Amino acid sequence: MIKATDKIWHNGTMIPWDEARVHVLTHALHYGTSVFEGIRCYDTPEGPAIFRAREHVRRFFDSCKVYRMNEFAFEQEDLLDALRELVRINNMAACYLRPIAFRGYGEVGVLALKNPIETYIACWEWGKYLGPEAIEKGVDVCVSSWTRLAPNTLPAMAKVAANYMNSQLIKMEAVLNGYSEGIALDASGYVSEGSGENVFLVRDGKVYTPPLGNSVLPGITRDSVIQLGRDLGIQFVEQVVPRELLYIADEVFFTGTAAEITPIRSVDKIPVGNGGRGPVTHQLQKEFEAILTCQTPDRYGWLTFVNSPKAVPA
Ligand code: PPE
Repeated sequence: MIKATDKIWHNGTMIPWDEARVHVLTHALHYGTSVFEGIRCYDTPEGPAIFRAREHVRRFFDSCKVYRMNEFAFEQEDLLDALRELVRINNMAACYLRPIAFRGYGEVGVLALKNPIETYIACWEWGKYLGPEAIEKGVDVCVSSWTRLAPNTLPAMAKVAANYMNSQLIKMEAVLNGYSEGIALDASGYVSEGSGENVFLVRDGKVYTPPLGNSVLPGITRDSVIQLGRDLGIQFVEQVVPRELLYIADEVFFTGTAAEITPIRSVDKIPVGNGGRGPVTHQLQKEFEAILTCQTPDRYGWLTFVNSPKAVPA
């Protein structure tokens, strides 16, 4: 059960947690008309810092644009300020932030271009997504019998509620069969992504991940790992990944805001490499962690410090 915080941001004002309610005829409840983000704020030695706030807010606006939902009263800068203010007002150190915009109450029926767009941001404490041991030991996953969104059905680059019905099918099947997570293939049978994570494979020291054309969310953790890894001299290739590469890879791992960098130790009960966390995965985890704990200079301006006046890097 989620632990309530004090305030939720709604259309520009802070309201009490318990008052963030919607009508049962809210368009989004019936038709999935909602766009959202998931962002982590880390408790760094220099105070709470939101990870890649700018990129998350940009993707939020991009998702809205795809669904013609971008007639906001807000600019991206306003949401960046709201994220910081929310962490401050709730006295949070580390937390997960969830901006959401949806078509609200008004017309009923599929087309509801005149319904108001309601924007909220909530935050709460969220621990390890795939269990406390996952980051070190890795998780057991399956290839899902469900296919990821075909590109001409639901656009995977938009982070919208409707896409997560497909994610739920993938996740429920995996968990009910005793796995932690499922990896879905795309409509052509190539590796796509997890229900809520991007996927990477390592073979002979080279790191592979499916390109955006394979129905994947343009993950911000995915992008961060590629940049940090390239700086370490690791070779990254975005290329179409056949399913069987999952079975013969030396290492496989997930990336995501919630999952961070989570090693995968088996796929369909076939051990990945030696069946534990591999060296490349570990190296990337350490580099990622170093940024989040301010041990390594924040050379890309990825941290938005909640309490400092010039908090949002350009
Ligand atoms: N693919 C999907 C389908 C996805 O939902 C996520 C994030 C990613 C890839 C990774 O993207 P990024 O967070 O930008 O690195 N999934 C979010 C939702 C988790 C949830 O259960 O809700 C998340 O990690 O916050």
